[in-house]
Parts: sequence; C-alpha cells; structure tokens
Amino acid sequence: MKKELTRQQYLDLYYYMRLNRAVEDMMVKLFRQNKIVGGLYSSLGQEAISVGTAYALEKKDWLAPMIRNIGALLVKGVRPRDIFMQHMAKYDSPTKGKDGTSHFGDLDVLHIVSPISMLGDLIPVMTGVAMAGRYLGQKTVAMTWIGDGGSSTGVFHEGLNFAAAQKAPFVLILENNLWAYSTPVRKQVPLENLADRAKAYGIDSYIVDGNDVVAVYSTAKEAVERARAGEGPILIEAKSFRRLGHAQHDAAEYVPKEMRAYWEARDPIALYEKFLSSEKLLDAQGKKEMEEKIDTLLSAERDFAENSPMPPAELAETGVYCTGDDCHKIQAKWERPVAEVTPPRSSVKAVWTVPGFGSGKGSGGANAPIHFGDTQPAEDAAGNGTKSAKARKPVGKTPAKVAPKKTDGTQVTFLEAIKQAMFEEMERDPAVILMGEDVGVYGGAFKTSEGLLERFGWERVIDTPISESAIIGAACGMSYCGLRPICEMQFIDFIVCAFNQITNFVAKGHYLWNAPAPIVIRGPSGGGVHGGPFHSANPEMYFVHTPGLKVIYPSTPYDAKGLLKAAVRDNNPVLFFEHKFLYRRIKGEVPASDDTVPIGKAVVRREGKHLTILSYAAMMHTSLEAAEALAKEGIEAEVIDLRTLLPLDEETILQSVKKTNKCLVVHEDTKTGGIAGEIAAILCEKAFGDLDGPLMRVTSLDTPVPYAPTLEDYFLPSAKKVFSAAKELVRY
Ligand SMILES: Cc1ncc(C[n+]2csc(CCOP(=O)(O)OP(=O)(O)O)c2C)c(N)n1
Repeated sequence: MKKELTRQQYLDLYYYMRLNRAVEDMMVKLFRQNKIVGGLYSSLGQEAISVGTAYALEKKDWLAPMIRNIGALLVKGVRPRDIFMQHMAKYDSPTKGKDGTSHFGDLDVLHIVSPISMLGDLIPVMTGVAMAGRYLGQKTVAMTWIGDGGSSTGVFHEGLNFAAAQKAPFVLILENNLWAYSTPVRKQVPLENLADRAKAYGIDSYIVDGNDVVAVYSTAKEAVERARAGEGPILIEAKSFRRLGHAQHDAAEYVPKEMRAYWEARDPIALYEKFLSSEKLLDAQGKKEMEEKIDTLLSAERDFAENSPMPPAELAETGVYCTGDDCHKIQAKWERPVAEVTPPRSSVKAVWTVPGFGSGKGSGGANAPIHFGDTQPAEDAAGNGTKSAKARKPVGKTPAKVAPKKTDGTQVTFLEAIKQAMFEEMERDPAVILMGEDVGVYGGAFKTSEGLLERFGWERVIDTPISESAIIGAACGMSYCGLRPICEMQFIDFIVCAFNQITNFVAKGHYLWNAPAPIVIRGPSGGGVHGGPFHSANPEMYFVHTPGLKVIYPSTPYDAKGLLKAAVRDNNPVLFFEHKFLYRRIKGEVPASDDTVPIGKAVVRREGKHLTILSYAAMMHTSLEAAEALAKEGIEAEVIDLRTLLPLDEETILQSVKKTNKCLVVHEDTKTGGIAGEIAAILCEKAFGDLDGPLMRVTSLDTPVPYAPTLEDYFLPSAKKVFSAAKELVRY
C-alpha cells in the first residue's frame, strides 16, 4: 500500500470497513435469532471494494448497490438502522417492509438507486442516471457494481455498450470474487481478466487488488474524475474472494480449502490495520476507541430496528401508482441554462445536413423541408397499404357524439397527431426527451419523429443502439433525475426484449421504494398490413397484467394526441400503443395545443340500446362499421372505445351493460388471455344480474399473426364477424 491520502481519509476508510463488517456481524446474530426475513448475503472479505469505491464519489454523485455493497451504502450516508430494518422488513424501513436486503434507494437526498434482484439491470439504469446528470449540467458521476457472474447477462452488455456509445459519466465496478453461487469464474467467462470485457466497448478499464482498500480507492478516484471530465464510462475489475457462501444457507463446500485459506490470510481489514500501524496512523488505543464507537452506535441502531413494528397488513394494497404527493418530487434540477438544451428556432436550417450522413437525407429526403410538427399531407406517403390491407375500412371521421371541443379545425392523420403531441410536449418541457432506434437522423421508422432532431438537438432526440433493455433501463434512470423520457420501440413487437426492465424495474419502483418512473414507451403495433408474426403484435395484455403500469391504445387522431400528451405528463410509466394500420389511413381533428385527454376514461362512440360493443384501436373502427350494418337491420349497438386498458374504465362499461344487458367485446389481440376475458370476469362479478346473454368475444385466432394476406385476413376479426356475433347475441 502506498501512502498518499490524508490522515482523516485513511481513518475514514478504516472506519467504514469496520462498520461494514460490524453491521453484517450483527445481522448474522439477528438472522440466527430468526429476526431477518428471507436471505442474508455476506460481503465478508470484500469490504475494501464497497468502501474504497464509494469513498471516491462526491456527495452529489449517484450509486446503486448490489447485495454485497452494504459498505457503499454506509459510506454514502445510510444509517445502520435502515439496513437492519430493511432486512427485518420493518415498517420504519426505507421500503416499509415492501422489499428487503439492500433493495432500497433515496432519490432526493443521498442519490441512491435501488437494485432489483435481476442481475445486470442496474447498468443501463445507471447509464441513464449518468446521461441525465450530464444533460442537466450537474457534473455528476454514476456508479454501480456487478459480480463476475452477473457480467454475462445480456443487459450488462446492452447497458455498457450504450454507456460507451454515449460516453456517459459512469463507473462500473466488476467485483470478481471468483464464484457465482457455486460456479467458478473460469466456467462463467472464458477470460483471464474480466476487465477485458471493456475492450469490446472501446472503453478504459483498470484491474485492482480488491483487498487493498487504498489501491481500490485511488483507482476508483481516478476513474470517477476521468468519467466526470467527459472521458466516458470506465470499468474497474476488483479481484477478491467471496469468503462465505452465496447466502446464509450455503456452506460453500464447493470451494477448495486451499483457496479459502489463501484468501483468509489476505483479509482486507487485517491487511489495512498492519499498514495503518506501520504508518503510525492508528495505535491500539485508537483502534479500541473506534471499536467502542461502532459498538455503541450499532447497539442503539439495532434496538431502534427491533422496536419498529411490522407493517400493517393493509399497506400491501397501497402505493402501486404515484398520485403526485406520495413519493419523491419528480423535478429536473437544472445546473445549466435551460435554453442551451434546445437549439433556438432561428438556428435550425431549412435544409438539414450532417457530416457523414449525406445532404438532408435524415429529414425526409435530399433537400426536403423540415417539418416542425406542421400538418403533413394525409395521403399514405409510404404507400404501404396493400390491396387487401386497404380492404379494411377504418371510419375516417370521429363521430359527432365525441367531436373534440377545442381544435383549430385542421384534420390530421393519426401519425401526425403523434408527432404533434411529442413536438408540443418537448416544446413545453425541456425535461421531455425522445430515445429510440433511428428516431433522430431518420425521423423514426414511420416518421413519427421527423423534424424533432432538427428542432430539439442531439441531447434531446437520441438515436440509440439496437438495445431495447438499454433504452428502457436508461429512460428509467433518467426519470429518477426528473426527466420525462419518451422511448420509441421501432415496432412494438420488440418491446418484449425489454420485458424484464419494464415489468420488474420500471413498474415496481413506486410501490417498493417510492420511485416513480414517469416514462412513456410507445411504438407501432397491430396487424392488417401484412407485417407477419414479428411486426404485427398486440402485446398489451403482457403489461395489463403488471401492476404499476398504465396501458393506452387509442383509435383516433384526437385521442392519440391528447392521450400521448397526458401520458408524458403522467407520473407513472405509460405504455402507449399506436395501431399502425391507422397511422395514415384516418384523419381527424386534434386537441388544440395544451389540451389533453384523460387516461383511464372510455368513451361512447355510438349510442345504442340492443347491445354494447366494447373495443379499442383499429377494432373500434371495425366495430363501428359493423354497428352501421346492424342499424340497417334495426339493431342499435352502443359502441364504446376503451382507449385505456389499464386502468380500465369499469364505470362506463357497467353503465352501458346495465342499459343494453348484452355485451360483445371485439379486440385484435388473440383470444386466450385477451382483455375480453378480464371484462367477462368483471361483468360476472359486478353485473351478473344485468346480463341477458353470455358475454361474447370476437378476437383474432389463438395463433401467431400469419404472413400471407389470405391467412392474416382470416386470422383477424372483421366487420362481418362482428356483425354475425352481434346478431347472435341479440337473439338471446
Ligand atoms: C438475471 C439473474 N439470474 C439469476 C439470478 C440468481 N442469482 C442471484 S445471485 C447469483 C450469483 C451471482 O454471482 P455474481 O454475479 O458473481 O455475484 P456474487 O454473488 O458472487 O457477488 C445468481 C445466479 C439473478 N439474481 N439474476
């Protein structure tokens, strides 16, 4: 160990390592007394890594721990009582008993992001935190840790690649403790040094002895300052050894005795004590005083934790959604002039050129004029309506019953409505940014973001790698810093590549640790244009099943614009599906500038008394077409557009069924597990006495979406099928 720090710094490092070990020793006792809920994970022998790396951060910097980084939490300022209570699932714990271990965070004061169990997920999230800090001018650095085992997850690579592509001020500590549960590192990764992972991403790395706290600190300090200075992400491999099993239950008998003995002789605290003593920085008296200080502190902290009650049972039902006043305040803290983040309008050239990209290609064709959300011609510019696709007839106008109130009278396409919503929200709030594949230079695969790059610049319109998990993870991290990212999935089919990030990270944050993630995930969905099994998905129900998300699927330009604007302003994560069959096939009026459409409210598109047809998105138009045909036979169908699937507007559904006593649900999603089944259950529970017939469903077939037009047409619901089902239902 080299002598290079101040006396206080040397003693701080010692104190935190001792505190780290003492906290964990105390938790082992609590575990043996059956007071810890669930597992207990040890960092015995790895304290120098957590402490040395976190000590290199400034107060304003951000960190996200893994389960063996209690030392980092203590350095950042977390009280031991909070760590005890988390493990004991107490009411006064940071997550009030909703989660345990080191799964908690503090966005407002300590700048800590909570981990989740899925290894690797923090890497894109902390990349997003790093990007947000840079965007807001805060000059902060984000740090997280990953094990040797966790470094093989896909999201590790997606995240690190994105961080590298963005040159994000991010430091990743790869804690190589030689074992991933029972599997040795040589069976996990075919590399001698895991730091070589960095080479694949063109970023710098360091290798450090993870049992030498001074070396760890000095290395981390250099990496943190380089990242802060704009040199991009840096990876540090800290080599050490996991002295105990994976968790308390694991005796780790698979570890060779000699290996354990070697590392036990290299205990980081014992090594450091020798150094401190040889440098006359700590004597026996000083050591004794520190031990007493830690003992006194931890006894009091443990007593506090033990006296805290268990959470009241009803708490289980609270906090799934952010209502605005029940969690940290979502606010972007600007430390640079806001005006700087969007180029002034006057500076945007009429024809856009970017070196290396040809002339003006990105804005829609050579020398094409740039559109700042102006109304575009409604004709199907891409000409992607094939013959049979055109055979489906969406209703071109919004029915009078729900004619929008405040509009300037202009009729725009569904696609233009989406673009207008994003444009206006980005104009309104510099915290709104757009990320996705090809959203910038190209303007999006369907041109929904055409012109936004030119107007809002590279910092706000971000072309990403093809890494859906990285996009969502980074957006989540950005939202923790007060930004409101919109993420485009190039086709909504690819959303499943980010399924874990959405359902585990984004959706659960508010419930677990009061961390809302106000992000919007949007993209073109649905079939009817012969996109085949991987470009026609209706994946809404994967997400309707996930508490914490909101799911919107509009059917008109008016709703598309109004609901997308509402989604951007919502404090919860919102999934926004845009049926691509509607993109260029319908036109309608849209809300004037600041108006939004409320999330969670269905709307009656057509009044009727003989049956209720519930539908949404493209099928809403199919249902209206069927209703017109039914009317000619004297059957008046009430057609309701659900618009939002989560939360579902039960009131409007029940009101209508009470009146018509019959209900038909029409959706393009496949039948099994579709929303119709959920609605059937709701009606059975809440309107059984009102029903004069069975709930009927017209849906797609329970197959993947087939490619050939003949097959797809057969697969999809049609006005004819809706008409027949309605007639059958009315006969009851
Ligand atoms: C994506 C994912 N798969 C599996 C697990 C289950 N699991 C938890 S910890 C662990 C071993 C992790 O090893 P490593 O990343 O080396 O970290 P260490 O436990 O050694 O600190 C496994 C397999 C998980 N948490 N996440």
